[in-house]
Amino acid sequence: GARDLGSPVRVNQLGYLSDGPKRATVVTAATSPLSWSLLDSADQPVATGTTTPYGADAMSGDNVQLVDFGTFRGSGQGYRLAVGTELSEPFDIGDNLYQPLRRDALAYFYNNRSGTPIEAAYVGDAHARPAGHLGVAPNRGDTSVPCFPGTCGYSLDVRGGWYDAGDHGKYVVNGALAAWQLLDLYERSADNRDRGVADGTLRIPEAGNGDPDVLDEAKWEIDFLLRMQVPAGQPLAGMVHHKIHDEKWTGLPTRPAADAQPRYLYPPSTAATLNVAAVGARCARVFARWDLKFAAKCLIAADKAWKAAQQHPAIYAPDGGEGGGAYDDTKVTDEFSWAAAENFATTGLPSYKRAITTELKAADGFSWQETGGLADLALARVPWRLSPPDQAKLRKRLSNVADQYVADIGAQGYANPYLPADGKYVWGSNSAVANNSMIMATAYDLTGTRKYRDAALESLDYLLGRNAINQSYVTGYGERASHNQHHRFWAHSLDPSLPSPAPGSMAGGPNSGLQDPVAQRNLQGCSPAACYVDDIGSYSTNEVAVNWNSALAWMTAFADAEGHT
Ligand code: 9MR
Repeated sequence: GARDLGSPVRVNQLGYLSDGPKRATVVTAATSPLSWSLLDSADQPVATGTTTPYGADAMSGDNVQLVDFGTFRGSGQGYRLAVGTELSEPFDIGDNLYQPLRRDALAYFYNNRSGTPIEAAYVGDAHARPAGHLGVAPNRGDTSVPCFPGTCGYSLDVRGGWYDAGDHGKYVVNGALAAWQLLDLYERSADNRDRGVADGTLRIPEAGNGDPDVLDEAKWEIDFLLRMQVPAGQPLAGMVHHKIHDEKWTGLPTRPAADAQPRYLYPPSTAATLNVAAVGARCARVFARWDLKFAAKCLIAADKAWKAAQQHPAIYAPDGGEGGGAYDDTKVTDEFSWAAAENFATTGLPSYKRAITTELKAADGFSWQETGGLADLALARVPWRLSPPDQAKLRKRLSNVADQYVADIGAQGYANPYLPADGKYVWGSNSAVANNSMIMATAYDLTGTRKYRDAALESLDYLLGRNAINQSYVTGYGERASHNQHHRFWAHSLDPSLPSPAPGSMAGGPNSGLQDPVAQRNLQGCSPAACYVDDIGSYSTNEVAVNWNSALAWMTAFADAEGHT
């Protein structure tokens, strides 16, 4: 039957910052302006106005009109927007809106740690579980993982890190991107004197150790990434194994501690190696403020990785295979450039500067596969490394890309800085939304251009409900929030004794490829922005992943900080 999309009045179901943009989208056949009113929790109108007709939204086909209640200065809980007889979902207006989500978006990482018990003291009884992949039966564990048969003659202790997503694989390229985004979140926050990254802000075992919790969380992953490096004495010493995962896919549900599959190290790749060169360099700079020994360890690993990649510049991870994601990539000029930029940003050495060959492009944004734009984001964190003319060029490049995303928001009925030229939404489209928002936020930091800040904030509306299917993609935030994401442990919809996803977990989002059987059964003929189903079986639209939640964590930290300025 037809999908129940609820109210045609689409809002950010979490709410709006007092000092932020406040717009909503109404799906309607009407082509002339309609009256709207903002109702408080007692159903009293506190603001009124008329809508602005928009026309057809590009990626959904919906005929829409826009509501702008940005001049309303009040704050509180349980507001609704009324257009005619239609009422939106309830939402809040205030300064502290993003504080809980900012914390929960980062709690995602502790919940998905491998090789350690997830303790009730930090996550509550429902989400607690024993350690997975430490070699306790029936697990084979990650403490002594052999290479895939015939690919090398050793085994490595690659315990720890985060599980990738709904599966129990651990993959270097997107794991490194996620760790990088947490390091950048920390650095951005520290540069802006944001107390939200202090020690004691997260519920993790390391809280109280004196170091910022978000860095403790990033270190949990970086420790794993460094363990994936090929040891000295081996032919490919310094290179980094692409991934480690099960021989065959396990079914749903599977508790991490119950995964009995053999696990293998897959061959090193130039891409994985350069990811460690990039993140190792960033780690060295950021941890120099907190843990000199670890900072030095990161820099040594980065240096070894950079040199190994020069010697082996074209070892590509293949597509296909069994039991894990491919994370295939046959173009690594972008990874070379990003690694060079991170190493230049940290060391200032001109040889690294000369190896930067890429810049941000609006059409690419960035992703685990396309890292060229990250070179500019690396430089944006340390503009003082550049000469004044080069700084001006960097500001110009970021402004041009941010201008394009602002235009993309204006070109759509639902504010969205993601507008793919081919008219198709990719697997993990929500991460493209959040990453493009991060680029606009960084352009704001670098240039002070207010419209970039507002556009970055408004993009969160899309992720939290102001979209073609009235869907908040973040568990626990909004009346119509995703809660059946594809996950082997958070599998409540299959086994009531297991928990639902933890609050703050973001679904991958609409994917016009319909790349799983559940999507194929439910979504035939969907418009790109509507190709999503909140079903645990739909891994191509409804999985979670570390590199998607890191984007959410970055943006919600930004929004929280902006709420207090
Ligand atoms: O995020 C990945 C996306 O870019 C790819 O198109 C897709 C298919 O290769 O894989 C996604 O990553 C998944 C990985 O392969 C396996 N673990 C879950 C990841 C998120 O769905």
